Amino acid sequence: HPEAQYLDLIERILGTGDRRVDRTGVGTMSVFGAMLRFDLSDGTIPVLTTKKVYWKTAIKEMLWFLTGGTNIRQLLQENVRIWTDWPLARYRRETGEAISQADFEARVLADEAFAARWGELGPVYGKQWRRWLGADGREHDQITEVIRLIRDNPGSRRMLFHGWNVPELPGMALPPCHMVYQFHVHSSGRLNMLMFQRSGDALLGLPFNFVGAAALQAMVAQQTGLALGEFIWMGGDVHLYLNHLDQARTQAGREPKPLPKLTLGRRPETIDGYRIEDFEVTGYESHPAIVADVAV
Ligand code: DHF
Ligand code: TMP
Repeated sequence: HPEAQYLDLIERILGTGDRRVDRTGVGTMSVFGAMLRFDLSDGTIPVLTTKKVYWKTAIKEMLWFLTGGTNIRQLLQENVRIWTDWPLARYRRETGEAISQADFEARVLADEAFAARWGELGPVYGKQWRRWLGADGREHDQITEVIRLIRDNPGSRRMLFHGWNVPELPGMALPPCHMVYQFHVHSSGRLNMLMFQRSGDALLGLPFNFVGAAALQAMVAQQTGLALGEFIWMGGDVHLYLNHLDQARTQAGREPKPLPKLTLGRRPETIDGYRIEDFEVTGYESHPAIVADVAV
């Protein structure tokens, strides 16, 4: 079962991980260097089944990256709250106000100027993917460019886009975790994609990252007229936070169920035309949700 690779990675972290202090102060068990391969050619999407994964939220996050957006207001308008913690922490730190998450989100939604001031994550994913600013002042739309390259020169070994814009890192709420996406067209006409993630929260982040990446691959394949091949995920520092170990053990003890299938209900004119309603995930059956706190 493809999900066994993920469960093996969890077991590896639990068994041989290096116990260390991390930026957040929570502490992690960590391994360095990991690879998972998911064959998407049978129409499956890697939505893990050993816990309930909110796949719509993960795809909405990917669609938000593609808009070029970097403000949590757009996410909140789609009822996505997974990025609120970071602007909220900054707001509390800089104003000293003990505002609740719900009140903060309500203000970002209601007040555009407040959102512009406090809901901004800096030049994160969307900015770099769609409007990477060159030294000459020109902006680069890496997504449009990579799609053109896949169409025009599928044998190229240079089909990739990158989020790690060194001079802009200090302005980001978090430097990109999923950093590089490289594409490859097999002679059979299948589009493969490899994603490198420098840092991965194995319990909370990774399940979302698999779904978002596979959704991106499906959109790019549709836009370039190619069938889906393999999604290859590569991780640098892959870790379990110390307050996630019990949850990880629970999940690792569960038996995976068949992966669901993804179909795109419509073929938009361009990569910018996708809406959440276009993603049909069928046959998703999972074990119950597992609740865990995110380290900020
Ligand atoms: N920091 C850390 N420490 N771990 C992360 O996974 C992480 N991910 C970020 C930003 N910073 C991060 C962006 N992605 C959740 C999932 C993905 C995500 C951020 C948060 C999360 O909390 N997931 C919960 C709740 C999902 C929901 O309520 O919709 C989960 O149970 O999956
Ligand atoms: P770091 O910048 O110190 O590595 O912290 C980022 C944390 O967020 C780390 O635990 C990895 C996690 N993360 C993911 O796993 N996936 C994501 O998509 C994002 C944004 C973060």
